[in-house]
Amino acid sequence: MESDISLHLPSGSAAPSGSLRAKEALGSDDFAQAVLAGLTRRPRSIPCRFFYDARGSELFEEITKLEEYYPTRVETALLEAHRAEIATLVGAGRILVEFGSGSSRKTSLLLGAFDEVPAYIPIDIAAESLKEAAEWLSGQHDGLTILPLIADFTTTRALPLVARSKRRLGFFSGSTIGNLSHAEAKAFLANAARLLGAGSAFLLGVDLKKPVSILIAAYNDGRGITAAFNLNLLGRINRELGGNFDLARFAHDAVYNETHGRIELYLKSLAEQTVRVLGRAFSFAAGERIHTENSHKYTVAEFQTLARASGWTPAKAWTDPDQLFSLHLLRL
Ligand code: AVI
Repeated sequence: MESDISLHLPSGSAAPSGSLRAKEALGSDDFAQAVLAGLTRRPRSIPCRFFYDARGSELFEEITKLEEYYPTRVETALLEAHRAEIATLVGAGRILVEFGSGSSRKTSLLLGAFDEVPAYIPIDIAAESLKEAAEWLSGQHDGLTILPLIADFTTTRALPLVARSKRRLGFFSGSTIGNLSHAEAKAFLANAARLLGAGSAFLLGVDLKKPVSILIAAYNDGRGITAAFNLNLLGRINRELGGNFDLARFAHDAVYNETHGRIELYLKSLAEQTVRVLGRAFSFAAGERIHTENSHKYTVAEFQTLARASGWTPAKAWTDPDQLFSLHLLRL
């Protein structure tokens, strides 16, 4: 049987192609505003969601294969080891709703553990990666109904009508929840509870607190891929916003903030310099930094407390023997 893939937009949207163009236009405007505001404020900061242009997504893919970057490898191993138990706990006949679409291999593992999945709904703002992931998965799972939803998964209000007839399992992998502040993570979990509805389950991958040396190595790898990923943000500003950043005059910096329990990424100016973006001048002192990402780490108990505060009941958590990463099953 052919797999069924049809693209869904949130209700109220125009036809797909027109809406996509509108979204792209909106997207670059959003980027311009965030960069101008971020370079003006002190301390300077640009949201990490802007890392993922085509080059940034390629570099992130490379990061996930690095020896030092354990999250992808360990999370995949946890899914392999426990997916049968997860499927038993969750039960058959659930619609799978994935927040973000960048984890096809892990999704495929999970799908393979269930006897029957009436539909798979990946939610992502990036139409192109949504389409690629859906195509790859349809090749792996014959007959699977895939209903990609182009939307911001932190604020999505409604699922396609067809998804409302069955109970749902949410999936949010890769510890992407760690890139949100605690307040944002709580709001995301509460929104996911509303979206998935009563009787649903939610499986999340969450990076654990651990010795700082392991964390620093994961975000400052020996081959410099994470540095290139971070610096690509300046490259993107040059390409899309007429910037003239000299990437050789900025350095990648990764530090662990004990107080907030998070890795912080920065781009540090190596000299006193003035850079132009969209016709505006921004002066940097030597050593001045632009904050580009937070990646929060949680103990199992800390994450379960956050989940409870957002209306979820923790059902079970799995960790690897080295205590690097956790998988959480929540219920509503
Ligand atoms: C996507 N996210 C979970 C990654 C992380 O580990 O916070 C992004 C990343 N940044 C640098 N390396 C990986």
